[in-house]
Amino acid sequence: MHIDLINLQRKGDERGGLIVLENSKEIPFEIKRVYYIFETLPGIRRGFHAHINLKQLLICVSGSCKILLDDGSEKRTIKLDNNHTGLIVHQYIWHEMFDFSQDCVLLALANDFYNENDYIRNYNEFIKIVSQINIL
Ligand code: T46
Repeated sequence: MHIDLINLQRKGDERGGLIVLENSKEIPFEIKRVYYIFETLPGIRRGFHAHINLKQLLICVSGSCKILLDDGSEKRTIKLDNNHTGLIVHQYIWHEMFDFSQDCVLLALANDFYNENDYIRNYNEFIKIVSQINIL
């Protein structure tokens, strides 16, 4: 599985850090929605779904967490532990987020509005769908 990591350029100076995220420049898609996940309790695992159309960029702007990516045939775990690396989560990738540090703030930039119908939340259904896609 190809892992799409984006190295974001730090534009800060002696006063401190600054990182810019612009539509279709640093981010390879149009941003329609931004949300962030924070104060996740110890031992909690979130996600457990894949998206049908949604593409997202995840950046750990504070602290660290791990992301499990699963394309139905391979699983990879990526640790996000800095504010200048973005991980693209493509469509039809099952993902789970875990090992959140207490100070973790996980920022998500998404190419569409929230739509519960875009979620595949059942793992068996996910496997069925991706194996059908791979056959076609
Ligand atoms: C994803 C991972 C990385 C909304 O009402 N609007 C929103 O834009 C979002 C993202 C969530 N919600 C509601 C739906 C649930 O009632 O907030 C609640 C928590 O969402 P969820 O259980 O889906 O959260 P995670 O952390 O499991 O997943 C989230 C995103 O939903 C998902 O798209 O890829 O983060």
